Amino acid sequence: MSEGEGAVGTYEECDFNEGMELEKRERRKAPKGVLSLLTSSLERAVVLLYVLLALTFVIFMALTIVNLQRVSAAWEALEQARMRSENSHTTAWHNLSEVQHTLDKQLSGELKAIHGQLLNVSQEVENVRWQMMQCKAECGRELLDHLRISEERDALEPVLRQLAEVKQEQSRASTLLDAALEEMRNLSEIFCTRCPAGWQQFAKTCYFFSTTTKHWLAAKDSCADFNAHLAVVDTEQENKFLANHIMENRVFWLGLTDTHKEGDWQWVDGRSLSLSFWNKGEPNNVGHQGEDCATIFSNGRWNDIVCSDAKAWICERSC
Ligand code: MFB
Ligand code: CA
Repeated sequence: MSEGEGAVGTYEECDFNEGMELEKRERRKAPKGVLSLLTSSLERAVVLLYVLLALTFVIFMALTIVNLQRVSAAWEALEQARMRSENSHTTAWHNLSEVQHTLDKQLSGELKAIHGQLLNVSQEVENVRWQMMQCKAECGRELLDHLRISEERDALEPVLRQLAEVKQEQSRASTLLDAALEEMRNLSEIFCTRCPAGWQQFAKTCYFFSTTTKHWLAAKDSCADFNAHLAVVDTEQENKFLANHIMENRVFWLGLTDTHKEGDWQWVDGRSLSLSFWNKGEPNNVGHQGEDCATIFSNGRWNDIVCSDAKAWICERSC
């Protein structure tokens, strides 16, 4: 229908309706191919939709299972953690109760000890109080004694002072006496007038040359009778002095022996032999008895001989 003047609206509506009708008629007249195309794409779309839905459902189920597993694992872990915490609480509670029990025991022990100490202290306080009571009587007496002593001390003061002066004098006198004794000793050593008659002096020592003979031990004892001992040679000069007082072909005992141990020569004053004047080849300890006592010749040389031989001897004592 074409558009006319006048009822424009009416004509237009008619046209539209006629268009639609025309399209419908056209469609109904459309070839079969297009329609089936539309149908199949719709079906494909529906199938796709169903497939997607199924896939979604499967994925959802898988996710749900995984989550359920995780939730159950988490639940199990939570349960274990709860068990552990319960156990630890139980253990901690047990330990706490033990600690409390121990502390109770210790505190009760300490309380008993403190109680005992308090008892001792109160006992001591009682004793001190009693002693204080006692002291009242005695202290009075002691005070009186002290008073009397101090009075006596005042009286003794001058006497004590004099005593101190006497002590000082005494110490000065003993110092002077020591010095005088030392001087006298020096002088007597120089003049040595104290050697007995028949004794020879050399330096600070007196010597006795016997005219008779004895075996070594008897000679040793004879010297002891004179508060002396068999001669001990300390220096070459002393040895020469002895030799000079020995007549030719005479032999004298010295205070030297190795009786206690062969070869270990000792002087009679206990010192070991250091300076010696043995004759050539001596000491040789010959003979079945051995030779354990020393003699000196006129030439100052020494020889070891049998101690039981009878020989002259030399005694020595300080001046
Ligand atoms: C020895 C001497 C020994 C005796 C002997 C007669 O010397 O060692 O003690 O005196 O002579 C050779
Ligand atoms: Ca000999």
